[in-house]
Amino acid sequence: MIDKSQLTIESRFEGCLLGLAVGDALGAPFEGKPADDITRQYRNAQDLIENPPPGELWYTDDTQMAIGVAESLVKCGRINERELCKRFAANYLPQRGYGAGAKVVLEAMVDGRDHKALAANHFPGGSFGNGAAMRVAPVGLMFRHNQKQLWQEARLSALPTHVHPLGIEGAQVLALAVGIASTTEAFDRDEFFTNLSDKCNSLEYSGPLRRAAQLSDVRNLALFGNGIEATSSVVTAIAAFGLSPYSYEETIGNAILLGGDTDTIAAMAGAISGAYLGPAIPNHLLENLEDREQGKTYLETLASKLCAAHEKITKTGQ
Ligand code: F2R
Ligand code: MG
Ligand code: MG
Repeated sequence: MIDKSQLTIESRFEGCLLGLAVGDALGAPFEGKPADDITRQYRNAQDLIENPPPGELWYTDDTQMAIGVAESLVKCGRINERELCKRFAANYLPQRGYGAGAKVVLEAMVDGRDHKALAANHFPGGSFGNGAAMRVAPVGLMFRHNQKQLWQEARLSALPTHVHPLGIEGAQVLALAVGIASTTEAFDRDEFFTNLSDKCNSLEYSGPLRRAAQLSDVRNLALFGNGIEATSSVVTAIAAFGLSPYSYEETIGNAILLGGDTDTIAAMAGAISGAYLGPAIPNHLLENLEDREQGKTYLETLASKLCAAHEKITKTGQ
C-alpha cells in the first residue's frame, strides 16, 4: 500500500486527471450496455482490468470537457464563464459522444448563438444530466483547501450547460469528493460520507450518501443507479470509490460492471480514486491511453499547471 503522507500534491493532481481519462476510456466501449452483457464477458473487476478490449484507450466527452475546465482554471485562477465557454467551444469534437442536450448547447457556443437560453430551456428547468459532474474534478483539485469556495466554483462550472439544481448539486458533490480525497492521508469511510452528506441541500443526494457509508458488498452497488441523470450516477461513483479506496482497478472495474453510463461513472470514480492514491493506474492501461494532441502527455502537463495554479491561489489567499 502507498503511504499517502509521501505523496506530492502534484502526483494527486496527475492521478486525478489520468484516473478520470482512463476510467472514461475503459468504460466507453460498454456505455449503454446492460450489466448482464458485461458480466457474461468478465468474471469480476480484476478480469476486466487485466483483459481490456483491444486497441487504444480513447476518451470521450467526459475527459474532453474536464480538460476545458482545467484549462480555464489555469488561465483565470477561478471559474470565469466566458473563458470556460470559449474552452468548451474550442475543444468540442462531436465524435467524442455528447449528451443530446449538451450537444445542442455546445453547438450554439461554437456558432456564437444564444447558448444560455438553450441551457435554460432545452429541457424544462434545465438539464439534470451528469455532464456537469463528469467534468468537475479539476474544480475539486483547485479549491481543495477551501470547501466553501469549492462548492461555489463547482456551481459556476456547471451553469454553461446545466442549470437544473440537481445537475448543479451533482457537480458540487463530486467536486467535494475529489477535494476531500486529494487532501486525505488515511481514508475514514464515516468521516468521508458524513462530510459529503452534511453539505448537500437535496435529499436526492444526502439520503443515498448516508446509505453509501454503510455499503460493504459490491453486489449492492447497483442500488445507487447507473443512469445518465446526475442523481443516478454521482453517488454511485462515490460509493464505488468508498468500497475500494485502496484500489484504482477495483474502483473503476466495479463501476463499469454496473453497465449503463459506464464511461461517466468510471470517469467520476477514477478521478476520486486518482486524487486519493496518486500514481496507482496500472501501466498497461496508462500506456494504452491515447497520446495525440490532448492525450496522456497533455493531461500530465495540464495536471502540473493546475497544481501550480492551485499553489498560487493558496499562497496569495485568493
Ligand atoms: N451521451 C452520451 N452517450 C450516448 C451516446 C454516445 C454515442 N456513443 C455517440 O457517439 O454519439 N454520453 C455523454 O452524455 C452524458 C452526459 O450528458 P449531459 O452532458 O448531462 O447531457 P444532457 O443532454 O444535458 O443530459 C443527459 C440526458 O439526461 C436527460 N435529461 C437531462 N435533463 C433532463 C430534464 N430536465 N428532463 C428530462 N430529461 C433530462 C436527457 O435524456 C438528456 O439527454 C454522459 O454519459 C456522457 O458520457
Ligand atoms: Mg462520455
Ligand atoms: Mg457517459
